[in-house]
Amino acid sequence: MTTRRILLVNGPNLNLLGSREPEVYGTATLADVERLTADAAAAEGFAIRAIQSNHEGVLIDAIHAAREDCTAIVINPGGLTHTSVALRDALTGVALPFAEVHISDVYAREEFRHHSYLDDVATVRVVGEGVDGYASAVRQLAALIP
Ligand code: CA2
Repeated sequence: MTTRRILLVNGPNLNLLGSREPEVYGTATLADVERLTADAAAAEGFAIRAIQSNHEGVLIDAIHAAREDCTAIVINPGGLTHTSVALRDALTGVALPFAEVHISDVYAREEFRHHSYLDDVATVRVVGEGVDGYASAVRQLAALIP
């Protein structure tokens, strides 16, 4: 049987998790997020490949590569959520089911965070559930994948 794999993508500045702004993003680190997502995925029978980058093109290349060997994508695009048509085009281009995750409640924050270039094309959205939202996203995606 082929391995079922989820690509976990964390966008710009999420490498700072756990070190700054704990009142907004909590105290978990990026390594914690990758571990809890891998645990949730394993419980559903999926492996994960995790990437974090501060560079839009690197994220887009990783999304393109997922076409080869991934079943779904869990992505927290960071600030690119609110700016990037190119990231949207990459996600729609590979046509894999994907979950858009935001640790904070973007709707309770500045107006510019209320708009997402992904929200109408995401398969699943999890907003404002802290880092546990990544596990929730995995479970919701897994429930949709035969
Ligand atoms: O709530 C989220 O997960 C966000 O996607 C996080 C982005 C923000 O631009 C979105 O509006 C909402 C920012 C990620 C930056 O993460 C940091 C973590 C710790 C310290 C500083 C930044």
